[in-house]
Amino acid sequence: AAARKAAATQKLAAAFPFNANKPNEIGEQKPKAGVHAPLPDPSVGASTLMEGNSTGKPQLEAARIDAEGAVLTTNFGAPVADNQNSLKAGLRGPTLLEDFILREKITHFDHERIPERIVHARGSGAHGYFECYDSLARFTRAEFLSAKGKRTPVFVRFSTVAGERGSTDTPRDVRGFATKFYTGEGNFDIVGNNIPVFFIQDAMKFPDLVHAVKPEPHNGMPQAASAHDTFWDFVSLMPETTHMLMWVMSDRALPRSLKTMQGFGVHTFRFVNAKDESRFVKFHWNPVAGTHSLDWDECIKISGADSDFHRRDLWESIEAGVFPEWELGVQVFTEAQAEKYSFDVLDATKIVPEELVPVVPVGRMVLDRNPDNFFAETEQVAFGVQNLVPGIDFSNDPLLAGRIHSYFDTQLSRLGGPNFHEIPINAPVAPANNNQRDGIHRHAVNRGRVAYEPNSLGGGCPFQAGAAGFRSFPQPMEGDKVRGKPERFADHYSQATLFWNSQTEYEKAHIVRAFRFELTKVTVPAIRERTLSMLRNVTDELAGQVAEGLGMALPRAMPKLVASVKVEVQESPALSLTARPGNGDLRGRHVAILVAPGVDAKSVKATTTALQKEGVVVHTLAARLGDVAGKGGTITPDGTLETMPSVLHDGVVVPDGEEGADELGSLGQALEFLKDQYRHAKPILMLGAGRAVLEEAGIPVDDDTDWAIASQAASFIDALRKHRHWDRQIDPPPI
Ligand code: HDD
Repeated sequence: AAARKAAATQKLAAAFPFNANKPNEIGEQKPKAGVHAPLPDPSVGASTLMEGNSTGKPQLEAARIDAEGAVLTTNFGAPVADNQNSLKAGLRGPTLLEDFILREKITHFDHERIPERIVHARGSGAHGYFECYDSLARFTRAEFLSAKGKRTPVFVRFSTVAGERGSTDTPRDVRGFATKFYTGEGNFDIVGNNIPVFFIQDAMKFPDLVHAVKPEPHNGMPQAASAHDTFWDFVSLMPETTHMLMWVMSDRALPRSLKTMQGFGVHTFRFVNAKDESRFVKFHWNPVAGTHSLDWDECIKISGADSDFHRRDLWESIEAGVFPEWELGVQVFTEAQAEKYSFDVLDATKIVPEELVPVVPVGRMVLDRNPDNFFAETEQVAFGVQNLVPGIDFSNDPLLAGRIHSYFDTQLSRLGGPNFHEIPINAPVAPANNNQRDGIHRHAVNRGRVAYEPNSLGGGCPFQAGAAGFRSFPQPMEGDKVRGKPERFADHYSQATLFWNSQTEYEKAHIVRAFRFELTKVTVPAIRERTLSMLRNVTDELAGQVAEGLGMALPRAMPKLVASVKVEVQESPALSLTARPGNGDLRGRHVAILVAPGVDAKSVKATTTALQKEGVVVHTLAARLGDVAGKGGTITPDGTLETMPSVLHDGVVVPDGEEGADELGSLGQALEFLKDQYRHAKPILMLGAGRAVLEEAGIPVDDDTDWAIASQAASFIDALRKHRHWDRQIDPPPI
């Protein structure tokens, strides 16, 4: 029997080649016979085999279950003979209460859902590793930053904030960027966002902020959107939100892909070294692929075409071996330095401009493995800013203070009790030993009679780590117990102006459009007016254009708490998305080739080959599936114009061939495709007679300043590397 099984396995493996990027799976997602195979090549899926993993086993290995070759059982292991029919008294008779198999199955089903996260409910995750560039012992005694080349497994979850669990991936929203490092000294989480500042300065206001942005409580609308009255009512009454609003109305809130956005720890944290010296630190994740965004009109359309757009992109990238990668950078500065700044580094609505403190790269993170099970990993993962390791500590940021409480607390109801740290995705790889016991769903079988400390009966174990353990930085304290804010928290506008001044023309235009869109959706004119009066304190250049877009006169500027502040930096190029064009890697990007009877098959083939050489995913698209008779050959389309619309592609090719061009020119969906590509500033390649289709769509093909309309494959590929030709856009769009 064993030989027969081995032969069958071999046959299966031959029929479905191994997925090289996930060796424990076979092509077409068919599970391999037997248990998950140990990963053969440590450079692939390496995150499971990291040092610091004291169990010696790949992380999560103990929890993995594969049913290949297994018999169906109840949850308690009894083999189930019939999974089709409930137990009845006679074939047409009533179902019996005795049917424990039916009742177990239905009962489990009835309780399958857990509460979604109160914020950041919609998210996607992946495993990977962090690799330290060099020892940072000078600044911190954190073990994962202690040696060149040291690798630490990580799990990252990206999220939107306002939408519910099943909401679209492309609303205008902040993105969560939460990283769990499974270090040799316990889990360290950077629970950050893709924007380096936050809306509010004090955790006291967090429930208000979230209530304002979430669907309005009387009618449950709108889903995953800030463009509604309650949000703008709140923020326009809270001028401290101004700086964050600038970021959220910019293209930062519309990432092209999760792998093309930055991440930030937002708050000021502390590094503490072995000599107990402390410096402040801010964390930055910088994407190797650069920072790139979508167009707002495109985001709306993607929501319909593929609401899993970002989740799919992350999943497919990793499956295809295109591993998203970021550099971790740190801004390290002393308390004495911070004292001199015009802003307070404890205020989460402020950045520390890179001109004041440079961002130093200290390591890289590679995401190289998709989760095995969405619920078990991505849904049950519990991040928390309270997960610190020796060498890293909090600052007194009052927003951070609330978070230290909130993240642990929220898991108690979301994950159902105090043992959520035992859920495999949350469990540290470092050993966890203490005298905490029992509670609902306890997994650990703690041995021995001792569950207290000090003890002699257990040999004094587990014993205190002393100097090697986590010790809070002994920051001297002073002052009265008060409810209030430090003076430097009062300037709400200087850095909003800094952000505006640091944007390119196209970015400014997009910010104006975003404010106009959101405020047009607001129904109460007084809220629009109040927002405008707030924006006047940023710059009249912005406020004026938004007012014009709303058909309103500029109101008086909102009174300020502080008249004017002498700022250190007027403009910071790093704040523009264009500061990080990335490495121009085209692997995993999507390009469509439009085909119809009569297109030149040779030009389709040659372009496909040239693009595939760059790792581009090429889709030939026709009006219907089924072979298309091209000039000089048959083309088998990969998809149709109705199922794979323009917004799912980074560029488009219109092949040569006069008859084909005539056909395409008569297809409304093909013309619409091209118009959208043009409007969303994407590269277009027109080959020979294909030019006529663009003309039919009304696209100005002879604009020689438009580098992203190409007639040669090579210049098209060049344009793809640069992503978008934003300067092409006219508001409102004539095309
Ligand atoms: Fe938060 C989730 C990021 C302020 C309370 N937050 C959550 C997640 C991210 C952030 C990325 C999702 C984690 C995951 O993927 O599971 N939050 C931030 C950032 C903030 C911030 C960057 C400001 C700098 N958050 C903030 C405050 C509070 C919370 C001020 C409360 C006082 N956040 C939560 C929470 C969540 C959460 C309610 C919901 C689910 C969870 O924690 O695990 O506790």
